[in-house]
Amino acid sequence: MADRAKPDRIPDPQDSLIVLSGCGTSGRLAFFITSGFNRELRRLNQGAICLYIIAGGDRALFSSQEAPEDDPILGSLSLRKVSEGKKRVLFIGISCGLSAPFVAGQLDVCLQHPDVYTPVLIGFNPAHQARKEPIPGCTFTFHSVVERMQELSKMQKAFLINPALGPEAISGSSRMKGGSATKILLEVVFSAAHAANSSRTPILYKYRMKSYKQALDVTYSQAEGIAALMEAAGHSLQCGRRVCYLGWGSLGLLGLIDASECKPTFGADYEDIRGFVSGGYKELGNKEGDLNLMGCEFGITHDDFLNSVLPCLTDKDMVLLLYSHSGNQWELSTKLLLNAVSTGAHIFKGKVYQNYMIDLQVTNSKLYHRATRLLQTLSGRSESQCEEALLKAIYQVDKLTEDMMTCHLKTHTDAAGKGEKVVPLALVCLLTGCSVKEAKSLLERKAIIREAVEECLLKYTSSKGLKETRESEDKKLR
Ligand code: S6P
Repeated sequence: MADRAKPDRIPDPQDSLIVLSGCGTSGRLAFFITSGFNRELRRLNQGAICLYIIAGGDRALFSSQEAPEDDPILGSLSLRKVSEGKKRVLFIGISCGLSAPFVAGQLDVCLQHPDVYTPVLIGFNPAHQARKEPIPGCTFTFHSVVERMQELSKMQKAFLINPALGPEAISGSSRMKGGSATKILLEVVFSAAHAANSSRTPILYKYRMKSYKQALDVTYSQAEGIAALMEAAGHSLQCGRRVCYLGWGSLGLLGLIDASECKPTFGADYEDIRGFVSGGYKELGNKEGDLNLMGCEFGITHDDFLNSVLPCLTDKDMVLLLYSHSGNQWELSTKLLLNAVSTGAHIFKGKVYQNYMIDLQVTNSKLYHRATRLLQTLSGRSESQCEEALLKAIYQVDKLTEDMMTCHLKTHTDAAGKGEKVVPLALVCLLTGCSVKEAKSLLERKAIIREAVEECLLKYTSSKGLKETRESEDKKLR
């Protein structure tokens, strides 16, 4: 790929800005890329021109904050705030599934002010699969924003970068393929643009892509070693112990990111897989600085590890050291390895059934609808029956009140955030017809959620089979 246009100089940070924004993992990667790029610019004595926005603010960098993803107004306000007084803003919105209302709100601002903003959208779904669900309080959907962008892209006034990657290995967990592709894509684009800017020659991407291919080959040539690590981490989690990533530099940051993804993805506790980085917040240079006062889960320095974790470690815990003597060359490899280790460990722990996350948190509208679809797939019941079961599990009741049935989806997702094992509870109720209380005690009896679900599914399918056989025999007799 080559762009034959002569590049401009990197614009003056007084007037111009590059903003990377996203929710969850996409926001964390926006931070990761921004930090790396600004570090490089500072090394070359150039002004830092890149800013990140993550839905939910800096606390979302290291903890699960899924609700702000639903808020397009929050998205647009945060973009307006950082770009105040700027004449030119290159906005790069990242939403792997082309779905986050927070990002849609920001893109809408860009489309309304084309004199200032040039919008870019990165995602990994075909444009027609962008989310069509109405966004409360808005006249646009993610899909309609994408359509407007496509129109403008014909004149190169907006850019849609959406190579299709195929489904994730664990359904819905975009941190793996989507997250890695976001990192590769942005790094290639930024470094090629930077190189072109310094040499004033056309942009060439091919060379960088080769080095990523090599990183993949080297990583997966160690499949046996990776499997051994996954198993060891799995054993730690299975016996209620923990996995810690003790890292340095950008590899340490990747450890923090990987650990923070486990809560929404697998319903994990923040203590299950936890990251620590040398130098902590000072080294990371995040916008809001030291977050330590926000609570224990924001203790991310090696000192925090020494003081609060090391004294209680046993030989059943696992501590992975993340460092490299050769700069950031090992980033992609480390990301792939950590994603594999934490995913594998949770599979061992029984948090995945087939390739579904059965204990996902239901803390935003995307996850609410995903949970309903998952219940439909596993139980074969109708959408309305599954939604009803989900609501009963969220509110821990066997009969829904009028209020519960009619209130805003946000009330449901807020309530779901306070509960535990909401989706498995709903599924057990659907499959067995038992009360929420009975489903709870059934799940408590089984330490491994997948096994509880498998047992119910087995009983359900065999009783369904028995019922169907009886019905067909009855028919024959009639
Ligand atoms: C990561 C997890 C979420 C997403 C977030 C944004 O595995 O799925 O944290 O990163 O929901 O998703 P998207 O599609 O807008 O990038």
